[in-house]
Order: sequence, then structure tokens, then C-alpha cells
Amino acid sequence: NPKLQQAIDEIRELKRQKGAVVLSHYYMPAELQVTDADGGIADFVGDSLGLSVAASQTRARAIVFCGVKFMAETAKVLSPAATVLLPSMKAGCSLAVSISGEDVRFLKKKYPGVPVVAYVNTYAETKAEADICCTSRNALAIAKAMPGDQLIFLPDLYMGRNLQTRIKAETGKDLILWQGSCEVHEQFTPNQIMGLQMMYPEAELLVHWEVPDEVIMRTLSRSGGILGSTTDIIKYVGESQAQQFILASECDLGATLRGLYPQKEFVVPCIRCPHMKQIDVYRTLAAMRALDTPAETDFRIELDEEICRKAYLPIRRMLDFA
Ligand code: CIZ
Repeated sequence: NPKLQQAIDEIRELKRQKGAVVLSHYYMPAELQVTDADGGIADFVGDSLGLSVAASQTRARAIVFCGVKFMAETAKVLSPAATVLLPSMKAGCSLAVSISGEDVRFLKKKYPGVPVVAYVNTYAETKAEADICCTSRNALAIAKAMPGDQLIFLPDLYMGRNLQTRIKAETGKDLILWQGSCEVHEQFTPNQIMGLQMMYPEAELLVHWEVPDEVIMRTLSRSGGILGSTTDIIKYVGESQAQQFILASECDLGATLRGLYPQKEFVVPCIRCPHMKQIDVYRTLAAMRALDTPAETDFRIELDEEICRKAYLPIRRMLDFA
């Protein structure tokens, strides 16, 4: 597609001229996940936290985040001096929007002294009220390590229930949960996955933490596989002897897996995140063109300094924990 190639070439040129880095999340369409070294636009491809940390280490003056808004906010918190652009301000998240800073203050009043663990899929104002953040990669370890016999985990109800199942027996800890859910992962059902397991009996199951606990309890033990984060899933496939996998996560993680492991087969009931799909090459080009012009405000992440400073602490604690 010559038009697409032209847009990619222009982004590559503008990146160099303007000293910007482009981050691309694993849920982005395949063409946005091609790295700069391979002729694409992404300086880094990864999960939200890995991307924000990688960008902060480059000390780039500008960051264009091909992902959703809470991710771009995390990049801003970790690189407050950089200009952070999101190619579409419509790229939200059902989890992040389910809870506000005020909601967390309410929970802290209701359960005084109980530590608050906030999943990174939250806005900065929510993180600012938490004791520590976690990603789906380190949530289990962090939840287990927190002091006391109670823990407020927010905002993903299903992920919280999945964590609770795993830590209750070991630590006796009780999780106080919020009612948020990911509008992609909540759509997976036991019948759908069991149907695929019957069709592909050799396949291993790759299932994300945000998928309803009922699905995981009824399917994972039937075929083996992993309950994990995007990064855990990618690593697991690389290490597994299996040739065939069923993926219960965002559809474009399937594109990532096919690109990394072309010799393996992936059965993907394709559920796409409508927010992630707000971002494409053309909108990324528009953001890149706007950088350093008055139009930049249409794409720029603005965070109150105080919120930025407060949100940094729980993220820092998580990074130190790791
Ligand atoms: O934090 C991320 O990047 C998301 C949305 C999921 C994950 O498992 O990495």
C-alpha cells in the first residue's frame, strides 16, 4: 500500500528531525508493531509499563505513545520533562475510567490502614492515591508481599478474583475489590473456550489475568497453558514445546505472536479493543506533524504537577519491588 508506506516514511523522517521516540503496545495493529530497525516506526514494542520505562531511559524530548491514554499518562509520569503525545484522545480504557482518585479516597476512609494496590490500567489521579502499583506481570508477587491480611486491589474485579484464588490458600489474605472490568477480556466465556479446546485438543491455552475467573477455572486445567500478562504469554510461547495455542486476550496480541513465532499456530477468537483501534499510522503521523506546533495541544498529555509527583511514588515502589 503506497499511501501507508509514504506515511511510515514520513513518520520515520519526522522522528529523527524532532528527536521523538515512538512506543507501540502489543495490542496495536501489526503495521504499528514493526520496529524502526525493520523499517517500521516503533522504537519500542511492549507492554505499557515496559514501554514507559524504556522511553524514560532514552531521555527523548518527545514521546509518541501508540496505546491508550492511561499508558501515555504513565509515560508522562516517568518522563515529566518530555512532551508526550497520544495520537487519539479517544483512546480510553474501560478499566481506567471505572475508578477515580475520589473513589480511592472513599475506599481508604472505609478501610483505614488497608494497603491499596492499583493496577497500572488506571489514570494518574487514581495511581496518585495508591500505595503501590502493579502490572499483570507482577500483580501476584506484589499482592502476596503486601503486609497485613487485607488488601484493596483495584480496579479489575476479575483479575482481583483470579489473584484472590491464588493467594488466599497461601497467605490467608483477603482482597477488597472494585467493580471494573476490561471490555475485551470480560467477553470470553467458558463455552467459547471449551468449544475451541474440543476442536483443537492439542492446543495450549494462553489466557490473560483480566479474563473472568469462571473461564479460567473451567478451562485452563483442561489443556495446560498459562494465565499471565501479555509479556508472560509471549515468553511462555517461546519456551513451550507445543505447536498450537488458543489465545484468550486482545486480538492483535495474536498478530504479535504470529510475527514472533511464525512456525507455531494460534487460534484467536478475535475480540478487538475499540480504544486501541483508535490509533493507526495516519493518526500517528498527524500527531508527529503537530509536535512543536500549536496543533500539538490536540494530542498532548497534560498532567497536574502534584498528581504527577504523587503518581510517581507507587510506580517507583513497584519498580523497586521488581
Ligand atoms: O499493561 C499492559 O500493557 C496491558 C494492558 C496488559 C498486559 O498484560 O501487559
